[in-house]
Amino acid sequence: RPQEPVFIGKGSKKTVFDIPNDYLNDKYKPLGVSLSNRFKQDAEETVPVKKISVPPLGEILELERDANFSLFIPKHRRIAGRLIDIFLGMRNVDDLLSVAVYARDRVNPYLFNYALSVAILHRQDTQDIDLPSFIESFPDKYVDSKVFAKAREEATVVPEGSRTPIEIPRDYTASDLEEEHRLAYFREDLGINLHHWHWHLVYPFEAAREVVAKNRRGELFYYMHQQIIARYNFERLCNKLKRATRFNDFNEAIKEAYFPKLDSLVSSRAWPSRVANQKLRDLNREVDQIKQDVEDLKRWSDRIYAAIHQGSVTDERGRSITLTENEGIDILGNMIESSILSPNRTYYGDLHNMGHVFISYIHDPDHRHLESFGVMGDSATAMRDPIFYRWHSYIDDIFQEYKATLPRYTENQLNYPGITVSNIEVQSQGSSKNTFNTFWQQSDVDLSRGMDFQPRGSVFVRFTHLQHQPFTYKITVNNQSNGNRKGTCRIFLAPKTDERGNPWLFRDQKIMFIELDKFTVNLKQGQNTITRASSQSSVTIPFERTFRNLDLNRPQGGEELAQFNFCGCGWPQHMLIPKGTPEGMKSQLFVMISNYDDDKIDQSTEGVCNDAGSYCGIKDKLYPDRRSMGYPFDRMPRNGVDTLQQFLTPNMRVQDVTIKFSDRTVRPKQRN
Ligand code: CUO
Repeated sequence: RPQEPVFIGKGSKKTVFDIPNDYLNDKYKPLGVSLSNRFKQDAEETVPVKKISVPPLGEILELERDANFSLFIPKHRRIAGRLIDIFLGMRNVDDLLSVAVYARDRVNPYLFNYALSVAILHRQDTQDIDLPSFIESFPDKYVDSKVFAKAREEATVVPEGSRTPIEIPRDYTASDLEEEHRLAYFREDLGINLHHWHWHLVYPFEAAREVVAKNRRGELFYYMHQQIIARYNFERLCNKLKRATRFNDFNEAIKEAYFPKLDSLVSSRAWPSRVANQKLRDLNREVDQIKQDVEDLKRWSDRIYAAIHQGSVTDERGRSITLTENEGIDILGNMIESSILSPNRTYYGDLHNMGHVFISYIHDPDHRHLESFGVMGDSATAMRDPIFYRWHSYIDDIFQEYKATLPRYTENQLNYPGITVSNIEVQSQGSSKNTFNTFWQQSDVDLSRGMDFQPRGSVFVRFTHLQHQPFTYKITVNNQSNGNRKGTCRIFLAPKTDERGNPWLFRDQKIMFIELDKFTVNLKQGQNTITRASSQSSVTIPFERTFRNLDLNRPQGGEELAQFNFCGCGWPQHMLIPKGTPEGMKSQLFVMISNYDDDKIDQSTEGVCNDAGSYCGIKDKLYPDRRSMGYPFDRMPRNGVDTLQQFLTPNMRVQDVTIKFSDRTVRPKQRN
């Protein structure tokens, strides 16, 4: 949006940068002073921008301003890495601002936004900078394109203050003829897609080493995506669909189609769709510098499987690295994704990322139609497409293959002597015991920042999402040991039966468990009652944080704004509990108290953004749990354990619960 004045700040507060004339694009230079005066008239604040000698942008400018940008495309990653390095290399905030202002007018806007976000997240001197929510900057990646014409019309005709929210229908990407469409509320949920975008922003796979090499990032890549698949499969069972099938035959026709109905406001083009029964084809796209055969995926995956069964990988110099019980999964995560921490990208390739690329170019593998990539090519949109879950089921299956080679947990590694969980109760507001209640809720989002219309001001869209009644857990724990004890309370949920209604074998059910919460408990001798609210969950962030900054009338403190970039990572609270069914989905709630001595990490986690640690880690800290991620469900069970009941030690307990969905919609309070 090159002609748009640079406004920052929230709501009606208009700030304009006073740009050195040399920074203007050549075509605007003759307008110089008059142009800047025009924008300054409107502004309540002017920020002077210092002139510095800007490092050459070189290759970064090769990505057209109206092109789409994908981190999965090697060339795009490389230039993103360059730009991040330039931003990170600036000596102070004034220089960073200066180079950012200069780059903003020249660099592809998606690339610019991504690189600046990563830099702000990782620079010491920008920790208190507030960035607009990604959905505000690029609403076109999240909502039906029809909305924008309506929003413009509303903004032009109706004065701010009298505008009414534009409703996005719940069903706009397909009809009920397509059974996969039953899951659209999950795949297209704004909060889920924002979480995924933020996760990949926090854990980039290519950038300066100190940015990439976060504690256990390869393992977290495995675990966070494993949980996405478990959650998706849970939702599928709620919707009478079987679990997602792996996409493991690269020559198979993909029967799932997807028509995203998104238009890019940057390129003024529609995101490509995928019709049913397309097959992957060899890629040869000069524009992206990609030449890759489908065969390569197979070759890489064969080598990865061989490494798993051999128990070691071979690095670039031919040395063998053992996949140890503790660190093997982290190495494999980086290798399969792949990140720059992969021990050998030449040999093990770039399996997961290139899978995204092959799928996203399925409609135009040699660029003959001059088309860009589909939604699978962008972490902000990938989770909308049913194929995402089939691809990631395949990726997860490789990790599970590895996990099956690890020693099984012995009873000693699971039990906590003296500690017994004797009762579990869930209480949802206004409901009977051990029932979760779900329903539809409507919420409003302001799209005005990501659009360039006049007159400016808020324009809200109203979207419908799943929600559950807030609830509390009440857990009774007996401590019969000889003193006070400390433990970690781990709470998971899984469907009680498989898609046929048959009871699970433990080996299958273990990967269906979704994490709901994890927290430390102090246990005095004798009986203890633990109460915990659903809003405290260690996997979620509150609605206000997912859509931070959207309700412009709500006062926000500096603390809350401060760490937004990291804090935007977290499963949306409104999607904590799967949808369930009208008749009540039978599920099993699992609670375990593990021995804190084997869990604890010696660090302080005080401060902000420490509340969605399970899927996102904690900013600038170690992952807050020493156990393997997914413990105790991350390995095959010990001998003789076929069912969940047989798996239990006294410090664990299972409670049957029901998830009851009611098809009603809660509307937002009247906006005035
Ligand atoms: Cu998150 Cu495939 O890694 O999208």
